[in-house]
Amino acid sequence: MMLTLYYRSFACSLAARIALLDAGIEARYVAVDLNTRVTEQGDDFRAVNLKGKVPALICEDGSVLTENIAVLHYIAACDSGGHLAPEAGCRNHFVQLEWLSFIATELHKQCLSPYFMSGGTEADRECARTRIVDVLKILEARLQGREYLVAEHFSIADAYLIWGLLLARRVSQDMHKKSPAATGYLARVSLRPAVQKALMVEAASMQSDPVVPVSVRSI
Ligand SMILES: N[C@@H](CCC(=O)N[C@@H](CS)C(=O)NCC(=O)O)C(=O)O
Repeated sequence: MMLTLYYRSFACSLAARIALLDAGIEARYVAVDLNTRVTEQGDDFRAVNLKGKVPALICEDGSVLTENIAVLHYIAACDSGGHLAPEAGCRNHFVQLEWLSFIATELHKQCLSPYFMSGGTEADRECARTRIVDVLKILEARLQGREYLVAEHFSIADAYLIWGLLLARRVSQDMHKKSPAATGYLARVSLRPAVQKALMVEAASMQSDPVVPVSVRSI
């Protein structure tokens, strides 16, 4: 059965799209309006994912998988080339989990979610601006002298971080000055064909969306 990714343009589901494209895995993509939780097909998204959040992935056996870290690992496991994640059990496997957890819990949920959430206040955004300073310092230290976040090649951790840094630029206006290694990394990995394609497709999908204006409504 072909994989199906439920996504919202430029939401964190972008990481899964990048990973799918990078691995050359064919998939169906279904847009979700995160305000109404209705899919582009007019279905109730909560019937697919009770949490009402993207990403949600329909797997090869028809079951549903949610949560970025799990979805990204599943995609890596489907990748016949096997380049998207280090082998389970080796040192870099744990390092990858370490960074995926950091992106999910510190960058995504502590900084990006409060900054972009619909109905968020200026105080929420200010708090996110303060918190992101330390998060970016840690990423900056890691990325100095490194081509990729975990191993010597592109991985699912990079797919998630690309999305995180794209949005972080909007939270931290001076990221390019204070985080040159992270900024250089983002510019470099964004040139990857899978990333270019993912960005192009999601930008097009956003423009054709009658409901959501060109901004990220709910991250
Ligand atoms: N814990 C989830 C969080 C996913 C998440 O927050 N997704 C956002 C988009 S970036 C979302 O669907 N937000 C809608 C909402 O919170 O109502 C994961 O790691 O996958």
